Amino acid sequence: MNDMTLTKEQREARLEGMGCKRKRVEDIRFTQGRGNYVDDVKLPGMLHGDFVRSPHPHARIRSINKDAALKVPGVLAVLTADDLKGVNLAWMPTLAGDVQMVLADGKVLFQNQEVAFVVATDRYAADDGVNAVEVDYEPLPVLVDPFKSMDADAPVLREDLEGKMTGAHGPRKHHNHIFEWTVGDRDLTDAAFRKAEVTIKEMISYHRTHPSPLETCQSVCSFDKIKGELTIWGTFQAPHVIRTVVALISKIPEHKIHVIAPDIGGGFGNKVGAYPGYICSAVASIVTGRPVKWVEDRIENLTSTSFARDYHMTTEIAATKEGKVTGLRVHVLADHGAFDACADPSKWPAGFFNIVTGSYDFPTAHLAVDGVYTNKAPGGVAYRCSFRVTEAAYCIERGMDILAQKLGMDPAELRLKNFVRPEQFPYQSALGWEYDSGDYHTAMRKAMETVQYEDLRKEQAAKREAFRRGETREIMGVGISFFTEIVGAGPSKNCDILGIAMFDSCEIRLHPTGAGIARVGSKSQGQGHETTWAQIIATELGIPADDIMVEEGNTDTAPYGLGTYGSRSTPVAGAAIAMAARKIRAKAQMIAAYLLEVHEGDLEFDIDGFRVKGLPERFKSMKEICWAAYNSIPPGMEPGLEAVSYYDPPNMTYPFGAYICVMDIDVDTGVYKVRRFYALDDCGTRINPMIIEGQVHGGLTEAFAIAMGQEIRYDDNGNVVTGSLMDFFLPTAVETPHWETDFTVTPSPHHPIGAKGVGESPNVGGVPAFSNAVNDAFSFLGSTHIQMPHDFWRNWQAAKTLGALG
Ligand code: MCN
Ligand code: CUM
Repeated sequence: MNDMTLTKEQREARLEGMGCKRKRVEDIRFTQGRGNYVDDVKLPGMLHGDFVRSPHPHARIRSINKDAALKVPGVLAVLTADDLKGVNLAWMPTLAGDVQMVLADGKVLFQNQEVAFVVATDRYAADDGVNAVEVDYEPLPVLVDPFKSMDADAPVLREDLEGKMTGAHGPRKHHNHIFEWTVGDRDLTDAAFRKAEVTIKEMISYHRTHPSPLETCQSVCSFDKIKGELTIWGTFQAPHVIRTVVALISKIPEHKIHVIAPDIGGGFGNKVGAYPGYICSAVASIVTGRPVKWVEDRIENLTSTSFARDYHMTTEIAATKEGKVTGLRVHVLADHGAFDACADPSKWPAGFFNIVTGSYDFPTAHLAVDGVYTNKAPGGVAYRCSFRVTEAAYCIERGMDILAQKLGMDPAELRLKNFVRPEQFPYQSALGWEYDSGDYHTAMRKAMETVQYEDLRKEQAAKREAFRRGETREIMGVGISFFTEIVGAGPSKNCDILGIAMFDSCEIRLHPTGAGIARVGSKSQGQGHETTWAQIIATELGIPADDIMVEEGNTDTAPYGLGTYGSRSTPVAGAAIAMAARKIRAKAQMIAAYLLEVHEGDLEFDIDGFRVKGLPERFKSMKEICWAAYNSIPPGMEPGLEAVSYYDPPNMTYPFGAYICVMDIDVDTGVYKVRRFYALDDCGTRINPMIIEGQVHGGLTEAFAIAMGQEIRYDDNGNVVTGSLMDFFLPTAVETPHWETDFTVTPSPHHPIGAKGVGESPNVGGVPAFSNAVNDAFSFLGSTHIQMPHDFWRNWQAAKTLGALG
């Protein structure tokens, strides 16, 4: 029956489907303290584990004495590498094809590395046990500077790799070399540089930082000896992959492993990889026969789990004197720390860094990346990064500004001149990607008009004159960033994790009363999937979003999925949701045709049901069809309304955006003020504009942190000097600038609903906008590039170096 009392608009609004600023349904429990996080899991007889960690960044372990620790009241066990060897778990495979020590085996390779795991009846006893373990270390020479990694006399870090001149990604050039990865046409690029009228060359560093989610990494493992089953609650962005890895390394059959990722308090990439804590809590549970909880503290999280960036990018651009780019050459030195534990798709040792040609039509380009070991924590990639796209965007966006400066050209004009043009899409980039869709000129012009770009430049010119005349000590910078992202890993032809193709999945089941459940292979860490996934279904099936429950994160019930990172959920799982819904709609149409006694082809879908074409009053609502699916189905049809989709995307999606930052800096103190930050994002079809805005606000805040001060820094002796929130800059509402958001919509042509990802865009585009603003402010004093992070002290240093302090 058609509810004739409602208008079309009212029927649509009632669904709260795509495009609706639907309020986040998960926030009902989050804002009332009713979330269920790993630390909320409390099982009878549960034990607690804690790590003994190395104070030394590089040392041989002469001995470990557990005796005193075992006497501490409450301590039940102390695990070391020797114990783990018994179960073949002293080392674990990394996602990057390397191996990593679970507990220090013979030596330690970074400060705070896990050395022993103490298991006790409570957290305090475990901590007392940790303090009682005696480890005898023999310090070794420390390698901190990645540029010295491949010196002839550099200390040997990875003794386990001795004599191995081939790694997971080809030949190794040195004992501290991990891989060399090259893409593009070297000869053509060299030729472009020989012919170039103008070239620039700059070493652009993107410093090491850390995602530092509110909730640290943690797990609870419970092994049931009788059933031979292992249940793991953990902060996992990719629970199914964890289950498979555990099955492969523990030999417990995969169906007897239950991985549950409950509510997660932020992931940002930090919770993609596998950490020693997971393995140790599982082994400890098997050994003790009791559940074991492991919860990191803040310092452990910052100093030992996946760092981000640490890319040192020597960047060269060739151009004509009119400012048309003719070639790009980039060499990256990638500092991976002690183990290559980067979370990239298997075949991509430097992720998708080859998106480094950015939004510009480079006829040719060449890229080489060298990965090296140092005495620092392992990881890499994590932190709103889309697999090294953040580094790539920073590299090219800084590079374009440096080129504009050399040409004496406006940086916005230089960009407009070199953008890939709308008619060039799908666009084949010089480094091998096919950009699906884009309209860069429209986005850039909209951004420039909104901020009144011309006026800003006039104001800046006047301020510079005033500065020169000594009338002000304030300088002004306008930072532009125009980024192209690549998200939605990925097509099975080139993306896998440990051999598993990077598809994603959805299973929808509709109940007789017209409500239903959708189970999805992705896993929200705060992105709002419970809200947005239901919106896709609402639009596709005409069922109110409120009547759809979304469930993720339990490997027993969710279909196999590759998880949430690299802004892949909307491009991949989002597509699977739409496809599963369409399968259901096709069956619903057959049922409706049967009920209305017409041919299927005579029906059209109309918001919340099917209508006979040309006969508006002959209508069956989806609610009626759901009921019918369980009692009056056409002869020969199976009852029920459910469908599953495993979606293998044909291509990545390429979101883009134009960001402009206006900043004022006092040269005498280095203190900056973000006067204005405008962010225009194009993520194709928008599912929930309010969630998108929230994603952009969060990502920009992280970008602001990274560009303006946040850093994991090591001193020359390999000590982490920013290992707590006293030193690691985490902006609060006090420091965070006001964000202005905007959008254009250029749908993805290959995605069922035209959507592209957005979660990582603001970080990818935000960092170069901030850094370009600082660099733009100082450029008239003669600098070409100032390294991040641009904290007050470094700004003051820059002013001093440039002779601006009088
Ligand atoms: N969205 C939308 N319309 C679009 C695109 C996205 O409404 N066209 C919505 C999606 O429905 C989803 C959210 O925006 O609710 C993010 O979608 P997407 O860009 O697909 O990203 P993912 O869901 O895959 O999330 C991953 C991404 C990554 S990789 C990091 S890192 C990050 C980020 O999300 N970590 C986060 N945002 C985060 N936000 C929170 N609160 N917490 C984290 O840990
Ligand atoms: Cu690289 S941070 Mo996110 O992909 O989870």
